[in-house]
Amino acid sequence: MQNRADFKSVFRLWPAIWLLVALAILSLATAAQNFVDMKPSPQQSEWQDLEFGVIIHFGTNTFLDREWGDGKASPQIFAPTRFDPDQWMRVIKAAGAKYVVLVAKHHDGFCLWPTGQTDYSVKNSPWKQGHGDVVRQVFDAARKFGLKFGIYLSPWDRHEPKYQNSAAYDEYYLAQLQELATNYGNLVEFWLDGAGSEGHVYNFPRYIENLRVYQPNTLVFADAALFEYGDIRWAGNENGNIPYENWNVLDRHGYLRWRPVEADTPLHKDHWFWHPNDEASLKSTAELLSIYENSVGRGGQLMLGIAPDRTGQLPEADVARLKEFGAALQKRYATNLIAKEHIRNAATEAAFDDDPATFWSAPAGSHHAVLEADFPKPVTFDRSLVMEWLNDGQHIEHYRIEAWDGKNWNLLVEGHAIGHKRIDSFVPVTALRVRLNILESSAPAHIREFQLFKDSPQP
Ligand code: FUL
Repeated sequence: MQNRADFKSVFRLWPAIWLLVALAILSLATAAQNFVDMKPSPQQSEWQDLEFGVIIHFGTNTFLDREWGDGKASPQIFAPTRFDPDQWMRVIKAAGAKYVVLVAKHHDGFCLWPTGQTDYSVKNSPWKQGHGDVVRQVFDAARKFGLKFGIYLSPWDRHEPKYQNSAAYDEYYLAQLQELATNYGNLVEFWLDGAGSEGHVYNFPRYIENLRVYQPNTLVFADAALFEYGDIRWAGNENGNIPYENWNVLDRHGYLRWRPVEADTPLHKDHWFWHPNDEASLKSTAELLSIYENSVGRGGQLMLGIAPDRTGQLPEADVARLKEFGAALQKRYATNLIAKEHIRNAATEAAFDDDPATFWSAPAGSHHAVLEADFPKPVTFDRSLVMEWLNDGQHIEHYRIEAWDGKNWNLLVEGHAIGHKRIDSFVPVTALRVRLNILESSAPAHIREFQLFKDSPQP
């Protein structure tokens, strides 16, 4: 009898059980990720504000006129005579970069710090009688000059015999990573390079889990194809051009994630390491400016490769070019004509104040909005710069920049993604009114800055 009563009460519960099942299905459906809901982590936002970094290649290749060492070079050849990372940092700052990534170990396996895992390192070089530590000195110099510091540790290793055995090599790599993550200081970025590794199986999840134990704020750079959960993605080429449109959220096998892009490109065409008599490959200032506009100006990050020579300093020609590039950048973006000339209007001031820390917001619930700047006298300009405030996600999907000619709004620029920063250039226009016409945004637009520039001085 008892059993029968239990059965009845279960029977009476069926509607409730069905309701619970339906709710569970519904909540699964609503939990599906959506591009609009994806936001950057605070570390990613901070990193995106850095905009421009450098990656430094220096090692046995520098002394052998090589790009990819075979791992057989003697550590004895690593003998810089006037090693001076302060000189690097001075130039890096003059160029306008905000962070430095050091290649601590390239594909040849030679380690620039006195690792306990192999003898193939600075320990066995004549430099400082084997008592030097390039990573330490570069870390200290970066800190001294107020630059953030990161590490590149090549997974592909052409020297280490354990590389032939995936599991043994994982232990080796993990131990080296732990040394780098614990012996220096905060790492802003960790570069995972997939080059040369085709066919090798790495335990990337373990690498990253371990790294995050010691460096929870480090952002991991990797080709999005390597694994799903990188924090920064590769642009897919090494020419410094980020394909437009550039969206920060990327879907990998149904796994949506905020994944800003970094475009790495060397200062010398195709050369990451220093080579003798290589002045011809030095990129011109005009090329560097266009690289900047095709990377930072497309909402991504620029990672410029620089290479000290055999003395351990950046060569004179590179120093001059980097300084020239920094000066040209400063000059081009020195005079924001909106900030300088516009008629003040409290409602829109936050977008026109030359201060990216403040932002204007489109009305709550809007998917279309207009942000207009008016001038008391005509202003001539040929370049616009717009920054979206991304902490709440990347919202703008279609925009136009238009100038008023007294009768009509004329189209200067039409685009889709804006993101962290969008730079557009056009033939010079003279106008009393200009507007950013946001035609579609998935949620209310937030604009940190709307700026205008003119390449040559105002008439
Ligand atoms: C590539 C490497 O193969 C190059 O040598 C260089 O280090 C560059 C930054 O990444 O994948």
